[in-house]
Amino acid sequence: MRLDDTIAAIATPLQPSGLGVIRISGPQAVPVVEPLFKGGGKELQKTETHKLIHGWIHDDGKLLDQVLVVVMRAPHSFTTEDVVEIQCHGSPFILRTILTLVLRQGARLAKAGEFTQRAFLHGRLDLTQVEAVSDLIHASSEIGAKLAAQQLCGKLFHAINQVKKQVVSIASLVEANIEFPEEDTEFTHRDDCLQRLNQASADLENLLSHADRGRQIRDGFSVALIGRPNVGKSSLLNTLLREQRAIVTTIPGTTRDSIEESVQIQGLAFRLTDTAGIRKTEDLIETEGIRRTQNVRDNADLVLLILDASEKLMDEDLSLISEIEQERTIVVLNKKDRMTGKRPIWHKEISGMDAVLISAKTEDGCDELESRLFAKAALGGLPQEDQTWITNRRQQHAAKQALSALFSAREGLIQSNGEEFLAVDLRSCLNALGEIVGETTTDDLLGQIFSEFCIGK
Ligand SMILES: Nc1nc2c(ncn2[C@@H]2O[C@H](COP(=O)(O)OP(=O)(O)OP(=O)(O)O)[C@@H](O)[C@H]2O)c(=O)[nH]1
Ligand SMILES: [Mg+2]
Repeated sequence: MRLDDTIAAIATPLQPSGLGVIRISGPQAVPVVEPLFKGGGKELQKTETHKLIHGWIHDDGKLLDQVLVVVMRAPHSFTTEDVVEIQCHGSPFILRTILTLVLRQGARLAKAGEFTQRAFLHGRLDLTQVEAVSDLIHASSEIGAKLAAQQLCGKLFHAINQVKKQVVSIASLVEANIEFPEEDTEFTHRDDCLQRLNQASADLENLLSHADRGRQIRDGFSVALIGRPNVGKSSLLNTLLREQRAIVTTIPGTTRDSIEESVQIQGLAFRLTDTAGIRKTEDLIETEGIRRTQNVRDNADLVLLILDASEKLMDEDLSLISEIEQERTIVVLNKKDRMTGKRPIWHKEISGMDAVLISAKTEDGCDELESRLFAKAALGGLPQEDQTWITNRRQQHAAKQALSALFSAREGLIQSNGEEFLAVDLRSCLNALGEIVGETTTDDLLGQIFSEFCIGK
């Protein structure tokens, strides 16, 4: 990985838009842009850092676009290198042309995530912050974005460092005892070490305790909309999305394949999946659709079981009701607008269950359904200001390894195994902790993390 050349990329989407940004980073960032830019009354080299300068980009004397340019001199930039950003009009043609001119001046096209990779390699960000940048770019809800922003501030990095300090302090006591064994054979710091080991394990367990929830909040809670044909699953999907996404007809069996769409409800992201209605059928395509429905239902965080409140229950409904897992299911009684009484006559069949009466057609009761969905998702707790959560699988895996090394060290200490064994466990714990923040992460893994970034970030 070279760090001494100058990289450039378009940092905004290639779609006609108000503004577009081209980003250049490296020792030649300013000289590369200098010949292309006229404005500000003086050379770019001589302009102040972090100040927007108005001017024009020109190509061989021909004016191309009116722009704002900012120079951010090292080390006070995202990459800690000299950075120039050109804000032009967001036309894909203009963006590509300016990038071509910049590359012609000697910059190299940046790879995916290369700006962030430079920030990491120059020590500006640790790996948890790198991953937070990616989470923020992909954040689809207020609470998910908040979790990512906390991580970008370095909260997780700080928490891991605290555990590391604790482990280092134990390791130094142990290593000292190996180098300068005490007269009597007993390891005098045993109780002290045990106490510190317990503290470090408790801190790590605390960080890990919300990992699954953190992931749900980041990626969105998966919600399966299931029911027999024609009860209004697709209509409900459209109502919750506030767009006509799925085909709705009076013909039972309209939806053949699952459709997933995301929606934000009260600050949380939900991934709603409309499914093929469950019934007995000889139709090959529908049978496959129903198999997929069952799969979606079994793997979902939450299930909306939809029943038609204006009709009698059918065998398919009863069979779905009998399979309900109450803690993750909300029963939705749809078509309230077509009902005659206050409740469906069969209401007792679902008594004691979390149920809500709605009309996907008139939207009556849909606010209440959204509140119930939010409440069910929030049941396991939401991130609080003073909490730090591990949110991704890579961090979770490494933290579990660190924890198991701590358990092994503790066991060894209790069994009075030799200090050498203890030292090995502590080193492997430190190695796993280092992996979380990117100190001991392999190049392959780093390459993989950065390759998942977008170009220009
Ligand atoms: N009156 C009334 N009709 C509704 C309501 N919700 C859905 N419908 C109607 O019920 C019919 C079936 O709706 P869909 O949303 O296609 O039902 P589905 O459960 O997706 O059906 P499949 O895809 O066949 O499994 C359509 O004619 C809808 O207009 C409602 O709240 N009130
Ligand atoms: Mg449907």
